[in-house]
Amino acid sequence: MTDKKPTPADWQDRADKEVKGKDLTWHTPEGIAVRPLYTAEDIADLDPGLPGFAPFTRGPYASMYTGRPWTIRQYAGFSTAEESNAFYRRNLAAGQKGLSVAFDLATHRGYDSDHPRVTGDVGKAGVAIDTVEDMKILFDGIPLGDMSVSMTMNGAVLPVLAFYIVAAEEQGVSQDQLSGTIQNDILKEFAVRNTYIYPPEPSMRIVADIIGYTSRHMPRFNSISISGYHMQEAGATAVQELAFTLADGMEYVRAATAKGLDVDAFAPRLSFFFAIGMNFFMEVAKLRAARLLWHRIMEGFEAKNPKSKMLRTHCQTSGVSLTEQDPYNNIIRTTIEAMAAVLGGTQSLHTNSFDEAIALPTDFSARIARNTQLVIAEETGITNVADPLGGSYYVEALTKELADKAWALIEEVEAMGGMTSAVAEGMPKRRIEEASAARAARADRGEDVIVGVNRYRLKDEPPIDILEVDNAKVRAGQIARIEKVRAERDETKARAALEALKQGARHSFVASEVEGRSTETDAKRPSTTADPGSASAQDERGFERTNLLALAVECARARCTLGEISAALEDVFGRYDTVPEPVTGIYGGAYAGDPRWGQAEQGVAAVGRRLGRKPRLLVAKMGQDGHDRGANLVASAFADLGFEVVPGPLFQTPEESARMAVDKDVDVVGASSLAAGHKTLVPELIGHLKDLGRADIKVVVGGVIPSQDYDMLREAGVQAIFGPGTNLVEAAGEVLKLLGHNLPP
Ligand code: 2CP
Repeated sequence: MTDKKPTPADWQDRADKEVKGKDLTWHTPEGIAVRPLYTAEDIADLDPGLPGFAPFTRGPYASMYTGRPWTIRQYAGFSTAEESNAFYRRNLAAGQKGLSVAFDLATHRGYDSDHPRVTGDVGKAGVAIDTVEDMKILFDGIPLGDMSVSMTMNGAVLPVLAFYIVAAEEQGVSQDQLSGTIQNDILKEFAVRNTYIYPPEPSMRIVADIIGYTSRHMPRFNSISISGYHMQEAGATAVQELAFTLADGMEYVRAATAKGLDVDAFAPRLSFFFAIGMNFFMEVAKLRAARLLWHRIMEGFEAKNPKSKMLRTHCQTSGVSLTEQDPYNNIIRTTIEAMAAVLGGTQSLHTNSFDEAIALPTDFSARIARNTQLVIAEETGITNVADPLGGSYYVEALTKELADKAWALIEEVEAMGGMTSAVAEGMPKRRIEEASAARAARADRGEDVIVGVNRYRLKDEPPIDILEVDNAKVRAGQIARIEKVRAERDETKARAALEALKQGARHSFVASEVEGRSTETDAKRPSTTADPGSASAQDERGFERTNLLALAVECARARCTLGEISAALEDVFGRYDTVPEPVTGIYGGAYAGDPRWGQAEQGVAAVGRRLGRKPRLLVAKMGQDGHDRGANLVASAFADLGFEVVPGPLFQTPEESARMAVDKDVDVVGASSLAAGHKTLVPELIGHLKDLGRADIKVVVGGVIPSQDYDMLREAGVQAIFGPGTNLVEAAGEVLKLLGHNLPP
């Protein structure tokens, strides 16, 4: 006689006995209750289909990596175009397959390298590009007709893409041969990443104009990379990342169709970008759910071409999961995350270097990061089966649950009128900040384990070699090159191109092409061979005179600089500014009842009694660094402890921050720096405080600060430095000490 086949209930019985009735359910930050076992019962009603077929849950291509592995595409760029070009060439020779350009923050925000607001930013967190001449050097010796190039650019997307088109043209490669991707995803900039330039409405017009231009002239080019990456980096849960990203995608589809474009004319070239963090199966399920939902969404837009409904994505391993402490652990983390991206079915992947929590990668760390992908692709056998996790009880059930939760959030956004309205109301930003504060509190309380940080911490941490960029030297070189370009160009032609761009910008969003079609009869530069009087020729001329990318290409040909093109648009559109509004209650709420929190609160109150008011902290963001997750967290936690927090606007100069500190009569300025500008900006801030007669205001610095820079900053007058992974309650203790109050040990 055979034993009765055990059932899930039998399993539960036995497991309960083993763990003495302990509840083994894992409640994830997404609000998903992950049970300790999944069985055939969990997927009885689910059919994930086949790779390459609708709804593409199992992958966009039938053969997936058995036919062609994902693209190894490392995001890189620093210093000058010459240095970045040499770095690209070394990496391509060593097995990298596609390029992905990182621009510096001055370029992102539409400033030339000679602009006084960007002295600390030039060449630091990416490569400085001011003119088409820089772009030509960046790709020197790299045949643009054969290489797929991704460019992460959103704010200054028009000049950058125009420079790229013209650089290729002058290499002898026509734009219809170009393959690659432009990020061009402005909505998430307003929600989390902050490298916007213009207000939301004209920014959306720019996105739609680029989609219109590329669908007409650049059939192999992906017009947008709709990005959830920065949301996860800012603290979003997987559900938020998924829902807000897909909701952004819906808004772009609407913006493009509102311009009269047929959905199938552009949707096959929409692409996506997700972060891959440490929650391994959640990330696998997230990519599968994304494809499932995008298919559903595009059916709703009545797309006919299957490619319009097929989500293709780039992934990057998570930057915030990297730690400054015990940094070689980051190699392990990145490997695990890369595996999740691959098992989730990504098309293209960037693996972070282990030193990226504190600096840009060196050749050594970049080699390990690249080889992580080469080893997975070429040594493990993982590429020999399409969607190898398909059918897993857990993965299929999690895919469904994530998709359902994300769909509910998408519906919430839609009920607000779509993502543009939701962003205008600050909803995604607020939700993500709440999730971020909760996540930070979990890490600080040790509930989320981070090996080497809140557990198994080393006593001594020898510094690792890091890449340093001589910012002053790069800036001087760039300024010389801008001056040369200006001296050698035909000034009248350059001015005329900028004027035409302004004229084009003045056309209102929806009316532009329709107007162009019906009224244009005397366009100066028809680029069509059709009968000049025909409807299609008039349409073409109208397009050339109103499409902002077409006009920016003319500016690039005339050697206008990135700053000039951006300023011309700013004259018409204005520049967008926001004041951060940090969330309150979340971080403190997570600490309710914790004795250390109580002691810190009492310390703040004691200092307050002595001062006769709450102690005041200015959280300053200087330079063009828009990364505000750290600044928001500090603001949130310190406000919850009882500080009066003054959240400084983004993008201040050191002088503006110093003036604000004095005007608000703060006790402490906390400068948050995540983009390597601190060595220039913080000493300037301290200098301005002295000039204003307030050398007594304490300055502390937090963020991505390599330990190699600590001495220099202390000599400049910085009183405390908080690197990545700092516990915020401990940081508050140090600030209180500066204000004359010691917490109990
Ligand atoms: C692919 N192909 C195949 C197969 N797989 N053909 C047959 N069998 C297969 N199994 C074909 C495709 O159809 C395509 O041809 C070509 O091979 C390339 O494949 P792909 O899947 O399109 O890959 P890709 O060219 O690498 O493009 C991937 C993406 C693209 C995701 C669509 O948008 C991309 O590369 N994005 C990268 C974005 C990026 O680098 N972002 C950096 C963010 P056809 O094209 O002819 O169809 S920087 C992050 C930082 C943090 C920041 O933002 O600040």
